[in-house]
Formats: sequence, C-alpha cells, structure tokens
Amino acid sequence: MKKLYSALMTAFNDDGTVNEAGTREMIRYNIDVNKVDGLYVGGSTGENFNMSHEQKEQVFKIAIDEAKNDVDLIAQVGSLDLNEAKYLAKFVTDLGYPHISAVTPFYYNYTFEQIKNYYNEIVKDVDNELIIYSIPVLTGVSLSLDQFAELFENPKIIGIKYTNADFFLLERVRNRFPDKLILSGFDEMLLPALALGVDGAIGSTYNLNAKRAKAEMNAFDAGDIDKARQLQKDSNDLISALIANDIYPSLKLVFKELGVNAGVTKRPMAQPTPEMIAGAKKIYNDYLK
Ligand code: NAY
Repeated sequence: MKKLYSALMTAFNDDGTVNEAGTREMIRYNIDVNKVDGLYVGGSTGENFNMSHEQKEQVFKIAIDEAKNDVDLIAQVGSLDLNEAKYLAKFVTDLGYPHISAVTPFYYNYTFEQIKNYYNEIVKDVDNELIIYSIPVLTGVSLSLDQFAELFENPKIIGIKYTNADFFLLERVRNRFPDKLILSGFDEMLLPALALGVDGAIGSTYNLNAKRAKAEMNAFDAGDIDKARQLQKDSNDLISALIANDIYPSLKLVFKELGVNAGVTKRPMAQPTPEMIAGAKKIYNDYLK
C-alpha cells in the first residue's frame, strides 16, 4: 500500500513565535479529515530552515504529542550544523519518532565524502533509520546513482525523499534499490513518480488536497490511468493557483478558509497581503469547496 504524507506546516504568530494551538489544529486536520498515512515534520514546508533550535525542538514535541501513534512520523533533523543534526536525531528518537530524515548539507559546496560523513555521523549514535532528503532545487546538491549506492552501504540509511524532477535518475534509483523506500516530493508530478514505482509521496499541498491524491494513488493501483490523469489534472489546477499566489503563505490562508488557524509564515517569508488573501479565498472557492 502506497503511503501519503503531508509535509507539516508550522503555524507562526506575527512576531515569529510558534503558534502551538494552530500547529496542533493542522496536525488534527491532517489526521482526522485528510486521513494521511503520516506527517513529515521539520521539512521545507514546515519552515524548519527559518527556525531557531528551540523552535525546532518545540515543533517536534508538539507533533508527536498531538499525533501520538495515530499516523507515521518522519522528523527532518538535517542542519548546516552537524552537531545540531546529531543532537536532534537523538532528541526525536528519544521522543519516539519512528524515522528520521536529513536534508543534504548545502551552501558550502561540500564534497561527496563530506556529505557521506554527515549522514553516517547523524545515524551513528541513534537507534533509528534515516531517509535522505534530496531537494536539489532548493539545496543545489544533486546526488548521483552511485552516490546514493554509497550512502546506502550504511544499513541505517533506508530511503530517499526524492524531491526532484529528474525521472531518468528516479527510474535508475528505483531499479537499482528495489528494497529501499522512495517517497516522491513533487506533488504536481505524483503520477509519473507512481509510474516509476515510488512507495508513496510527501508534499505540501497534501495538507489541503490529500483526498484527491489518495484517490489518484488508488486509481493508479487499480490500473485506471485515465482516472488518475484526471485527478492529477485537477490537483495541478489547484497547485498552479497556489504557486501563482505564493505557495507557503497561501497554504496557510486557504487553511483559514477551511476553519483551521494555520497562523502565518515566518519572516523573511512573505506576509499576507490583501491581494494574497483574496487569491486564497478564490483558490478555496474554485478548487476545494
Ligand atoms: C517538505 O520538506 O516540506 C517537502 O515535502 C517539500 C515538497 C514540496 N517542495 C517544495 C520545494 O516546497 O510539496 C512540494 C511542493 O511544495 C509542491 O510540489 C509544489 O511545487
């Protein structure tokens, strides 16, 4: 059974502090209404890379406390500070997170040896399994097939969150590592990823659109490709509108239309403007009502 995960958002107050009640509301909505299989906590959509260390700990605590054992949880602990990544890997493992994930280290153009060392260090002292978070569009770091193979030499490294439009590489990865967990990260390209045999998907727009994405996965599994394409088209109409309206703040504004207090994004992310708010209302009316 393929699994669908929402990339959990963090509700922020206007002053950039975490809005705990709003974050809990989004978690509940994902579990109770969206019925997702899991949550990816501390990823890009969660604005992890905007947060202080204390805020990261706070969100990891809130998510597992609210979600308990209702859904699968993956904690993204990767950081430019390897010591922080190692600390957070232990922190979330002690909290009970069943999986960890770490973004490829970025900004300083690390060599592959340095990247490999980073991953091996993160998992070394924790009794947990790690999913590589590969997102070249934001990190500028692309891993090759052979580099994934080298990382997988460590048995604690069990999969990839593959947020990449390189489908040639995805096919090669799937074919070479049939037993590894591969989760697709671009919601607008879910169908081609399913065609190449991914085990599931993690994404931002599933916070609002999980039911349609699940239906698409089910149609694909049943061999009804026409239905799956129609559902992907409907999803992509929504995703295009979200991107055009600035996706991260808009996801939160649309959540408000659904009665969920998702707070705002944290500066320097864009703050809501009247145009953006009107755009979010239109997105809700056009695609989600
Ligand atoms: C995460 O860590 O939050 C993710 O899962 C990232 C996946 C998202 N990628 C980015 C760059 O935000 O869900 C996607 C993306 O928002 C969506 O496909 C629209 O492009």
